[in-house]
Amino acid sequence: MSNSFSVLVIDDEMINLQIISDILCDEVDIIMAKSGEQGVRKALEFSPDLILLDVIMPDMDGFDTMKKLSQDARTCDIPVIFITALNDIDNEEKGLLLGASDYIQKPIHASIIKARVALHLKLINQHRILERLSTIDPLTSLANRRKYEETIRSEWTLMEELNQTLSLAVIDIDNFKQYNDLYGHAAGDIVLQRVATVLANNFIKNRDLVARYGGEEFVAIMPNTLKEEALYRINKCISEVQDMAIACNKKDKNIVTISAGVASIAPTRDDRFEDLFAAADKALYMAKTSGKNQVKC
Ligand code: GH3
Ligand code: MG
Ligand code: MG
Ligand code: MG
Repeated sequence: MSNSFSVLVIDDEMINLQIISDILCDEVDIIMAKSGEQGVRKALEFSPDLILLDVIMPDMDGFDTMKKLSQDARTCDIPVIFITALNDIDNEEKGLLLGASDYIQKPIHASIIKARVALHLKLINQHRILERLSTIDPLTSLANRRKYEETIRSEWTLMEELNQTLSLAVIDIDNFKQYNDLYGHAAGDIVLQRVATVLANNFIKNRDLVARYGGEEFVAIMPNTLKEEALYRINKCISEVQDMAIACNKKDKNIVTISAGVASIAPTRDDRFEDLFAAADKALYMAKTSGKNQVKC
């Protein structure tokens, strides 16, 4: 596979699959499925960017396939275009009301398929750019606070369902005002980027999320992680930042360090995720008042 977009084509007739594939294969990677059931399976397996869906098929028709795709969180956001021989208004309306992005009538015209698919891929691309802009911190390339808020909510719900422990760390650069005052804001920005890299490299386990919460403060969400493991990982970050030995004060030979607070919980219906953050923040305060360059829980 080599193109930047993949399109899943679902049609019970091999000839249609072949024609559509021939039309689009220069622009996108094609995945083919010859029934609704197979289409749903391949949508889950390959997470295509777009689905072209026939309506008239034996067993599960295109409308039922669309319903199946909409019901699964893993496939519900994939745009679907119907390509069908059903050319009456009622069915077109039905398809669009089911959430399809477009409805193209057969017989297949290569130029129309090409143009419509190109339009939808352009929209998908724009959507992704907006998504990135709204969730990524431009200085550090970490997730931003908005993404953190979104993720803590979804992980909280999931951890409650799975009865697993969620650990949260709040991390803050020590004496950073002093660093900025001494070396300037631009140099401070580079320190923020270097600390962010250390954090990004240490929170890569399955659904971990590390975000810049604001200023020189970061948060790490660690789903399905016990407190001991969270502390181990944060201590590793603290050591790695210390090992970079970024001079912070020429006279005293001080270096840049970080402090952190960790809190963990297996959430139940009576708990609130805001309290988990408050507990981690309180632990951070303890780390600061106990001499910094350490983690408390
Ligand atoms: P503490 O050890 O208690 O955390 O002290 P501190 O000096 O790190 O904390 P304080 O809250 O007094 O100062 C935080 C500093 O972080 C002040 C601000 O100039 C700096 N800062 C916040 N955001 C940025 C940024 O985006 N770039 C740079 N260079 N500095 C920033
Ligand atoms: Mg058919
Ligand atoms: Mg600080
Ligand atoms: Mg701070």
